[in-house]
Parts: sequence; structure tokens; C-alpha cells
Amino acid sequence: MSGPGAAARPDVLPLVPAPRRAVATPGDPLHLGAATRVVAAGGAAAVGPLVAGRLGARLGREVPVRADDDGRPGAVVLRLVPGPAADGGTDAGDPPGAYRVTVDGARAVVEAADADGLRHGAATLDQLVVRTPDGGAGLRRAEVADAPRFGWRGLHLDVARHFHDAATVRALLDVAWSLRLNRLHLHLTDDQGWRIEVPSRPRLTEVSGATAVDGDPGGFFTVADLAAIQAYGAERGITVVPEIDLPGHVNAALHAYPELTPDGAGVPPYTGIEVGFSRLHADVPATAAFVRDVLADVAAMTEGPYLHVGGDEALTLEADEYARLVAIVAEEVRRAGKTLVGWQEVARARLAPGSLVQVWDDREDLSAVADAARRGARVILSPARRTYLDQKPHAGFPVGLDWAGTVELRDAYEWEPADVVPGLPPAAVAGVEAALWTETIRTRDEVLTMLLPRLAAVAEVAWSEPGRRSWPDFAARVAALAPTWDEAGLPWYRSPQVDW
Ligand code: TNX
Repeated sequence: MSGPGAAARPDVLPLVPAPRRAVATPGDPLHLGAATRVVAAGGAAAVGPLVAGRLGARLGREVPVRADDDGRPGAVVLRLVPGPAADGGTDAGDPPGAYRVTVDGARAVVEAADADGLRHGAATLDQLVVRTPDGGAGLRRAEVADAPRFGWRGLHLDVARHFHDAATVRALLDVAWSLRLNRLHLHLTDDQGWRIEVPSRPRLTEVSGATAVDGDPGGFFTVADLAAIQAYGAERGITVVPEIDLPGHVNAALHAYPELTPDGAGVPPYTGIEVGFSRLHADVPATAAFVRDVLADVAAMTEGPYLHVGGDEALTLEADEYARLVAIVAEEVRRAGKTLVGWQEVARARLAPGSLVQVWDDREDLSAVADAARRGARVILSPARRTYLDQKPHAGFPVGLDWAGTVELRDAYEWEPADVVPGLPPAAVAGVEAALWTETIRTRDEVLTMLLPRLAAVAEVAWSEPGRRSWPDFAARVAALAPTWDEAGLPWYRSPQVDW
């Protein structure tokens, strides 16, 4: 069966995010069938199973992976090549993650200088799959040369307000891979629940794993769950960035460990959705040991180089005590050998060069962020009006918040990362991240409906150079891509801004 979008727009290559160069070449699609096999040797072999698994799922048949290329038609070849070339001919050489895809009548070839480039090329290949009139499938003939604009292309998921399980996280990793994203930021702790097992502090999950917004069911990831999520991400080129939100957003911790409160009496669990009221106490003796235990344990189970420590909305902390607490947190991150990531508020504290500051509220004065960047921090852009995909796409939408206004598809698309923070040196922009908070988002289907198609818009802002981006062009490509979401059983929001 032909996807309706694909059939209606045979001229549009449904590539999202927009590649640097893409040409549809003449001729029938490369047939996918019994002769289809993935050929991957050496360093490319690590990517073979991803490509074979995905092609196999689209075809409904097993696709083998072979190390040798016998030259027969039907091969999908993955090859590591020394750069440059994949960038489509710029002189600057290839940034990490660049790739080239060529599909002709005989075979498909994906070439890149690194495995991540092969993974991005594999996602492009996946978007070139087309249903053929005989009921089979093929790959559109095309030549694509592509490279990312930013190195940090993230998706954030809040599993603290409502827990979302490993199966949902895997579905998101599949979507993130398909859009060439490379970070999954998991917001693991907040006032309403604690979602990651910490071996040295078992009460965090024993007690606060059970709570969630509105008394809904809780849940948490074990150390083994997190390892499995990271492995699934790594196969797709996605680094998991765990967040332990400190020194605010800690009611679940204070409830599990009463010694963290000044009178030692602890606090009741919290299941509302107010923010900003809870805090650690710099002068409570148990605080420093708690921060050390938790961050050392979480660092030890984190495969990537980043540890996100939150730092947002500690509204009941004076500036002085906030800075002392962030210094304690930053020291533990350094001791654990990780790079600190924090929300924009941490820019007011002293940070090691190379730390990452994540901007979220651009109604605030962001001069401290620009100052931190001049001292060596790098900046991730998640302006709520553009990238907070927990905000309703339009008034009256059944789930979502609207404190930042509504975020329609075009709002998520038409903005420029370099313009968000006044005075920010352009080289300080690490990238872009979309955020999904879950105060009102309970189910997998709600998660996906909030993300699609708006995540595709944010992904294109993160990946594609400004000169490659235009709304009408994006609208046509995303409409051509949507049938693949239907095919994969992913619910999505039919934005009225697109002619689906
Ligand atoms: C602001 S973004 C928050 C979160 C909320 C979110 C809801 C940030 C650093 N803090 O605690 O969940 O708004 O949109």
C-alpha cells in the first residue's frame, strides 16, 4: 500500500531534517526484497544490525548482514571512508556525523568518516523507503550529501512528574534517531518522584519511586534498565544525559531522606504541579554527603560524558546559598570526571570551562548566560516558546501547559538559535534541545502526539543550516514523512498549518 503522502507527492523527497544537498535521480526505486542485504565490514559492522533491523521491519522480512561484497545487485553497503567529501564539497572538511547516501538501480551506498555519520545516513535511507505499486517496497533513487550544523541535538523527557517506561523511551530513541538527534536527556528526579535507582541511597526509589502527579502510578528505572536504555541509544548514535535536579525540585528526596531537612522531620510527598518551593540546605550536615553519594552513583552508571544537575527554579534559595550549593554539586561532577550541564540559572554560579548551560526561559535577562559563555561555557538552546513541546499547540488542546503560550508547528520551526541570547558568541552555541515535561502527559500516545510533528521542526533547526530551511519546503517534506509515522503506529498531531 502506498502511503498517501508519498503517493500524492512523488516529487518531494521526504527528508527531515533538510540535508545539505539532495537530488532525486531518475529511474524506478531500487527494489527491496529477497536479494536485499546489508554489507558492512570493519568499523561499519557496528551499524549493520541497526540498518538491517530497520529495513527488515519496513519489509516484514529478515534482512541479513554480510561482511563481504560479492557485487551482486541489491546490496545496501555501509562504508567508513576517510573524509572529506560527505559535506558535499565545502572546503571546511566534514564535521562529525557527516555522510553521503547514493541509491541507484543496483545498490544503495552509505559512506561516512565515522559511525555516527553512517547512523545518520541510515536514517536518510529509511526515509527513502517507498511502497511500490506491486505492493512491495523500494528505495528512491537519490544522491544525498549531508552534515549537521550543531553537535548537540537533543530531546528531553521528564519521567519524574509522570513515569514513562523503558518501552516508551525506546520508541522515542527510534524517533530521535530518525530525525538525526543525538542526545536523550532524561529528567529523572523532581518534587513528585525519584525515577533512578541509586544503590547508596535505596530509599530514593523505595519511597519516592512510588509517587507521581495526582497520585498516578509511579515507577523507576533500575541500574540495569538505564544500562539497557543507554545501549539502545548508543546503537542509534544517541548519548543519554541523565538529570538529577539539584538544589531545587527536591521534594521527593527530602521525603525519602528526612535528614536533609533542617529539623530532620522530613516533608510529605508532593503530587501537585507547582514549581520552585523545595530546596536543599547548605548548612544541613547531611546535604554534602547526599549530593556526593547520588552524583557518584549516577556518574558511575552513566556511559556518556555528561551529567545534568538541573539547577532551575530554586525560588526559595537566596543567591548566596544557591551558589554554595551549586559549587558543591559542580565539585562532585568534576570529581566524577563528567561534564556539567545545568539549566540557565547555573550561569550565575562559577562553572568549569566546557560546562553546558541550557537556556529555557528567554523572557528572563540572559546576560549571565552570555557572560558564562565568555568564560568558556557552551550553550544549549531550549527556548520554551519554540521547543517546549509540553506547551499546547493551540488553546483547547486536551493535554499540555500554556505558560509560555501555545507552540504550533511553525513556532517550533521558524527561529534562529544564534539569536536567542543577546551578545552570545556564535561559537558558544552547542546546539538545540526540545523538552517534554509531563505534568499533564500520562501515556505513551500523549507523549508521541506532543512530539510529532513538532520534534521534526526542532530537529531541523538543530541539524540544517539556516540557508537550507524554509517553512513551505519543510511543510511539504513533513507531510510526505507523516505516513511513515502511521506505518510505525506512532500517533501524531495533525497541525492545521500543513496540508497533510
Ligand atoms: C519549567 S524548564 C520548568 C519545569 C516545568 C516546566 C513546564 C525548567 C527548567 N523548569 O519544572 O516542568 O516549566 O513547562
